[in-house]
Amino acid sequence: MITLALSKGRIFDETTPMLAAMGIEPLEHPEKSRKLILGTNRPDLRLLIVRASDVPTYVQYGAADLGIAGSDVLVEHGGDGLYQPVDLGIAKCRMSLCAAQDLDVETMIRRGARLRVATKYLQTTRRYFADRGIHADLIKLYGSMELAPLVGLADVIVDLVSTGATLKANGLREVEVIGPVSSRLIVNQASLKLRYDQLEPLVQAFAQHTK
Ligand code: PRT
Ligand code: MG
Repeated sequence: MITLALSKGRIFDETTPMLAAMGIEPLEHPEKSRKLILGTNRPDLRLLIVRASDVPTYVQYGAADLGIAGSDVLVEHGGDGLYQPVDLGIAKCRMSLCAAQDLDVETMIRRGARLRVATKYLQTTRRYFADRGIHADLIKLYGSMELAPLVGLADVIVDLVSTGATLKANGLREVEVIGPVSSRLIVNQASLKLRYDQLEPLVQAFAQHTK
């Protein structure tokens, strides 16, 4: 049995057409079924539905052989025990530094002010500010980062931006793009060595069906 871990929502929705092109059909849809293990039309392949940020952990420990995870999530996880052989080009967005429309962050930075930064992405954020020599105090949040600057929890946020609609709706602006984000196929390193003949064809199939 080959086990592929992925999250429901945008990653599942953008993976399904790729799987279809590879001749693979899930037997159920995760939004309709409450099952967390979904069979496919391939008797030797099943899907695990897990939280987006848990995908690398399932694959790292071999509970899943393969997974699909955003590069944002992989940077935070650290990538231990994982190969990242294919950039699937799905669930694309960008990681950005954002602030309230009326906050002059550029001047604050130029004057060497300490910034209070709310984010779910501590590793990415720490590295970004360290590389620029900007003093930053990080506040860890698990979601709805856009709220933090509006209620004085933080000066700025580091979050994912896609259309920009969420920033706009909350009176925020993108100060700087930190980098592009897309989803990767990840593989457990030990699984790939031990079951190369089973897993490598699937890795190749994904590589041929990237967006
Ligand atoms: O929801 P949950 O807490 O379970 O986990 P999650 O939010 O990490 O999962 P999910 O399914 O929302 O995201 C999975 C992956 O999709 C992320 O890890 C990213 O790699 C990728 N992705 C692509 C995005 C977006 N686009 C995106 N726009 N993830 C989140 N967003 C959010 C963003 O955080 C912000 O709140 O959408 C909002 C901005 O969207 P716009 O279009 O208004 O700019
Ligand atoms: Mg989400």
